[in-house]
Amino acid sequence: RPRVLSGIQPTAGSFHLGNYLGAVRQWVALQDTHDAFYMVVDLHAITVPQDPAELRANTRLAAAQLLAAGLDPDRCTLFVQSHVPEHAQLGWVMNCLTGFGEASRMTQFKDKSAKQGADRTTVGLFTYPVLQVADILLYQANAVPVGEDQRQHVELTRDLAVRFNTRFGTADDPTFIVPEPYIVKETAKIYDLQDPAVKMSKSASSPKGLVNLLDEPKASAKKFKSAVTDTDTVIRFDPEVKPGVSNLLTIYATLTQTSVPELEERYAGKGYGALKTDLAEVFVEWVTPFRDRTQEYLGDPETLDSILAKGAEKARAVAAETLATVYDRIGFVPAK
Ligand code: AQP
Repeated sequence: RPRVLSGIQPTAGSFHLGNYLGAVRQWVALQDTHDAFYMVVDLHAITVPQDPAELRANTRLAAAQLLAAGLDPDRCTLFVQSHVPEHAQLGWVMNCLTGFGEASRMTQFKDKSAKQGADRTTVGLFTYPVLQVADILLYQANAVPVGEDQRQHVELTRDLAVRFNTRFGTADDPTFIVPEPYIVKETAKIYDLQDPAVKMSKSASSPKGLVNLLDEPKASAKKFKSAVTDTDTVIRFDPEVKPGVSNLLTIYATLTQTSVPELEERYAGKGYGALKTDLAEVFVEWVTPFRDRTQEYLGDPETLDSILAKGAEKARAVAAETLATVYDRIGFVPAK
């Protein structure tokens, strides 16, 4: 079976709807067709300051949400990044293969560091995409299910895989598989409900534009009802002209597994109010059991930790093998 690898940050506590529709939903589906590795990326989280107690709690909370969303530890490998030391180890090797200019071109770094200011930006944030390269290559992943915002990092991964293969291997025995991004077009970018020109984001969205899955469902319902649309009244999917309505249609269609044209037909002649009220209801119905399941997993930390420990063991077996090959090929003396 082809292999997939992806990760999610444990930074904000709750996942938001963009994380779920853009990434986690695909992770769940890919368990049936792929050898799937998924992780909570705590090493990435510390590229910005974290309170230790909150980081620990949020890491377990992220794992609980992934299980609640439908990841099944019998059908995928779910683990915490820091439990597998090979990530940091291969990350260093990859840092030494990455050009400074190349890393400087990463748009996510440019955006985030501009917001934080140079004094508060860490070197870790700068090399974050390179650690992500190591995350992916360690598992010899064929595909990386992510949202559109991560495409550039997967491109960097491809470049570095090819660079390492060329420099240190032979053409018929490459060290790394060169991975493809796996981006589902329809949900690749879920937009802020108040500003449909920008992606929904935990750090950049206003509270009213961001739908957190663990928030009180009634509060989220209100956000759908007051979503920004346009001055027209026709419900039509047209991201250029009607970004707000199109975003709502995408969310609605995905959560109910309906097609957008079907929704357009259903809402022909009806106003935006009807669409927003119904979507609010659809969301509440979907999110309520998700929240309950998350609480159940959190209520049994022993089981949760043992799922993560088993996942780390499976992940390490693969990661250690890749790292050993890498160390050998770059000329490190084997440890006796
Ligand atoms: N708005 C979005 N639409 C579609 N996919 C999205 N993702 C994030 N936002 C959207 C995808 O979610 C996965 C996990 O994200 P993450 O938490 O690891 O990374 P992130 O990009 O830091 O999340 P945010 O909310 O975008 O945080 P900020 O704005 O603080 O950087 C990834 O696959 C991502 O593509």
